Amino acid sequence: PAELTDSRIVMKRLDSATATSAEVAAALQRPVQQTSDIMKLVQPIIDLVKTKGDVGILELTEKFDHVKLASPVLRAPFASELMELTPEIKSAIDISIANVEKFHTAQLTETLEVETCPGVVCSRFARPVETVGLYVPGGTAVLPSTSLMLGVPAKVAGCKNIILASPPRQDGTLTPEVVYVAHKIGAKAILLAGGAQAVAAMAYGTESVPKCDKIMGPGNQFVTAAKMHVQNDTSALCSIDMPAGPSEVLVICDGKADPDFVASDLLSQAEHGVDSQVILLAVDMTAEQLEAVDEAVHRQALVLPRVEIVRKCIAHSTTLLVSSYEAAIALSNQYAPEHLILQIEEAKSWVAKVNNAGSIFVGAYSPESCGDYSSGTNHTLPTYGYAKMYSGVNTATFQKFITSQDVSPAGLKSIGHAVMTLAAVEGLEGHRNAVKVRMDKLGLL
Ligand code: HSO
Ligand code: ZN
Repeated sequence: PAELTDSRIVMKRLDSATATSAEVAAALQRPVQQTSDIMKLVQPIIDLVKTKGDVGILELTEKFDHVKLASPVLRAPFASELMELTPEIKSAIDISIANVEKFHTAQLTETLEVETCPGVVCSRFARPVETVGLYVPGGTAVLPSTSLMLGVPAKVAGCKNIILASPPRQDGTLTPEVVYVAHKIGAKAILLAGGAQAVAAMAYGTESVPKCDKIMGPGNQFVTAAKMHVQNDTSALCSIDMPAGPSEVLVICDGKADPDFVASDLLSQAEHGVDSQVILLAVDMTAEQLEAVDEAVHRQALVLPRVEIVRKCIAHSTTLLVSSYEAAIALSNQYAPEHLILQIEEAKSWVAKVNNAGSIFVGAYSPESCGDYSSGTNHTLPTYGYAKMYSGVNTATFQKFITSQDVSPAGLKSIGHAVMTLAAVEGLEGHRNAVKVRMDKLGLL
């Protein structure tokens, strides 16, 4: 029937064998982010928080979140009535925290010590970033899972002060799941604010918000713009995890994949937001097999509560037919997806060929949802092609590495001449002298 066809929730389809390279490129193109316009809106917000501190945050929370708070901060220990949960939800959070903790603890590294030449010992060791600000978005879906994906590695790394920020609900409270996670990770305080004002408060500090050394976490364009701003402001002396854009998935499937599984992965991404990017690379699939995926997408989408978001997202998403696994992986590496799902035969054997991706989901039984919540990997991942040069959040995100060297007289004998020669090449006589005086006294000259 016509009505059904009109309202069909279906991805665009493109055959790489017949499409022009410009058409393929357009299908893989992410929407342009208008950062300068957003920056104009964000600057006065940052300025207000800088000049008015807590009062400024409260004003902005009233304006944007429509709630009048007495204080912008909840301090630990958090009241138990703020984190009342059903046993089922509590245990789901506990399982997820345990797995994320296990995987991120395994990422802790031993001190590295290398004797580069006789008497010259170089080492490298990790130290936690002392005060970290973790942004947990509110918005169309509240994501308590983000609080644990940021909080657990911060705890594992040994950060001394963990501050969580999240916009309050209309009644001034936070979802109890976020408070429970804050409690479990040992957060010192929760900032009840969102948007650029939360980022500014953590970057510069206020009467009640400690100034943070690093701010992590996803957010909307305002949050991202504010993070970019404070990272570039030397007076803030604050770094960030990575640039953020809309969430995305690239699924590679073949004719053997279960259409229901493929569709479910596309839709779980599509429901995140209308700007989500969803791409399916179909390897050597027949028209019937492609139709089966389209049918499953439509059928499953219709029963999702967020169907209207899904509909808009799927409308700008593409299925691209490719002729080989090699071609699919090459396109995926070029796109550098935040999430890469491999629903292909011998999926595991293709992982070695993946160069650019935030996180990979291998085989039919590894939906992205597992990594979003409970498997142990982190779900804060590089989007917008930044997987080409950024890693997702991991334990090292909350650490910095210090190097050290211990040079003995024998060591000075090993490298002293080289140092003096290079110092002379650079015309830095003081540098040369720092070695010369020592070698002189050691009788090495
Ligand atoms: N897929 C999102 C994370 C998330 N999903 C949170 C559900 N809740 C970005 O990786
Ligand atoms: Zn998700």
